[in-house]
Amino acid sequence: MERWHLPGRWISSMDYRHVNVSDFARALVDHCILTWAFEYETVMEALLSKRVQEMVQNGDEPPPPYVCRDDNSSQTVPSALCSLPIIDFGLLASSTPTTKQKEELQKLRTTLSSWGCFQAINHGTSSSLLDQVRQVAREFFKQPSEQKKIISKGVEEFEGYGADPIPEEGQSLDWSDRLCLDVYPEDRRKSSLWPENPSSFRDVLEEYTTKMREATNLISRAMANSLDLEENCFLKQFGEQALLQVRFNYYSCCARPDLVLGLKPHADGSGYTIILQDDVEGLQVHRSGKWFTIPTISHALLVLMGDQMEIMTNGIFKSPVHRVLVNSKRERISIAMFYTPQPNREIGPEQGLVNEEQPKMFKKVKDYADTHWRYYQRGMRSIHVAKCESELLLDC
Ligand SMILES: O=C(O)CCC(=O)C(=O)O
Repeated sequence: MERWHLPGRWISSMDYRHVNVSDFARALVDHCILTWAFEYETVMEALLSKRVQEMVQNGDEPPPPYVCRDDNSSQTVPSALCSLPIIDFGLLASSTPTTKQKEELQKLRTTLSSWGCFQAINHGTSSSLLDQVRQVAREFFKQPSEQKKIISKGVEEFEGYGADPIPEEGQSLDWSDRLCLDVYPEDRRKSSLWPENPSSFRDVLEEYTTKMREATNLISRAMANSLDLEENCFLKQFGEQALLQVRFNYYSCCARPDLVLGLKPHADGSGYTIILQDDVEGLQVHRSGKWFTIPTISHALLVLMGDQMEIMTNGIFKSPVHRVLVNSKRERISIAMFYTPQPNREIGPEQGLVNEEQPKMFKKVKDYADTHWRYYQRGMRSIHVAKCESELLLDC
C-alpha cells in the first residue's frame, strides 16, 4: 500500500476519504515532486557514475542531459580574429617605471575593462614546468577508469575525480571529466585525493602551486598598479589564506560536437582564474553578442577575471562569460587554477575607485563563491546579488 506524506503525518492511500481534500491534493503534489526529484537524482547519479571518457570509449552517442546546444544563431569568431592582448610580465618586473612598463599597464587595464582576460607571458613559471603539468594531467586521464575512480568524488562533493555535483533539473551536463583539488592553504589539502599515478603528479602539482602563488602576487600587484591603486590593495583583500583550487579538465572528443558543450556558459565566482591550455582550441569568451575563440599560445597563461575582481574594482574590470566547445578529432586538456579570497573575509570595491563619477556599484560580500555556486547550478549568474540598489548608490 502506498503512503503519502501529508503535512505533519503519514497516511495510506486507503485513508484519503477521511482527510481534507486540499490536504490530500497537497500531499499528492508533494508526493509527485518527491518521486520526481528522487527519480531525477537517481537517473543523474547513474549517468554521472559513467564518465564521459567511458561513454566515448564505448562509442555511445551523448545521452539527453548532455545535449544542450541551441545557439546556431550566435556567431563564433575564430581564434585568428580574436585580438586578445598579450601582457608581458617581463616588462612589468622592473622597479623603476619605464615608458614600456606604463604602456603595458595601460594595456592591462584596457583589456580587463573590455575582455576581462588576457594572455600572460614571461609570468615567472618555466615552460618546462608548464609542460610537466600538462603531461601529468594527460597521463592521469589516460589511465583505466578503475584506476581513476580510486579517487572519485562523492556526487555532491567538489573535490576528487568525476563531474560537477548534479545540477538543478533542466540544466545540462558538461562533456568533460575533471579532477578538482584544493591546493592552498596546505591544511585544506585532502592528500588521499591526490593521484599517486603518474608517480610525479604530486611533486609537479606541489611545484605548480608554489609558482601559481607567486603568479597571483605578480598579477594582483600589476592590476593594482594599472588602476593607480596602492600595489598590495588586492592582495590585502584576498588575504594571506586566499584559496587556490585546481581543476584538471579533460574534454573527450565527441562524435556530435554540435550538440554538447565541454563547459557550459558561465562567469567565474573566483577572484580570478589562471588557465593553462594545451594546443587544442575550445575556450570561448562572450563579448558584444559573439563568442570569441581564445587562441592557444603554448607557454602563456590565460588570466580571466572572476566576479570578485569585478566587485573589488567597482565594475571596472569585467568578469567575462565563457564556455568550452569540444571537437570530433582531438581531445583537449586544460588546467584551471581558481584564486579566491580567504573564507569568511569581506571584500568590496576599492575606495580609490569610488567617486562621484563612478559611484559605488557593489556592496561588501563575504564567501561570495558559495552564492555563485547556488546560482550556477540553476544556470544563472549571481553578480546582481552583490549590486547596490540604484537608489541607494551613495550609501550602500
Ligand atoms: O578549459 C578551459 O580552457 C577553461 C576551463 C575553465 O574555464 C574552468 O575550468 O572553469
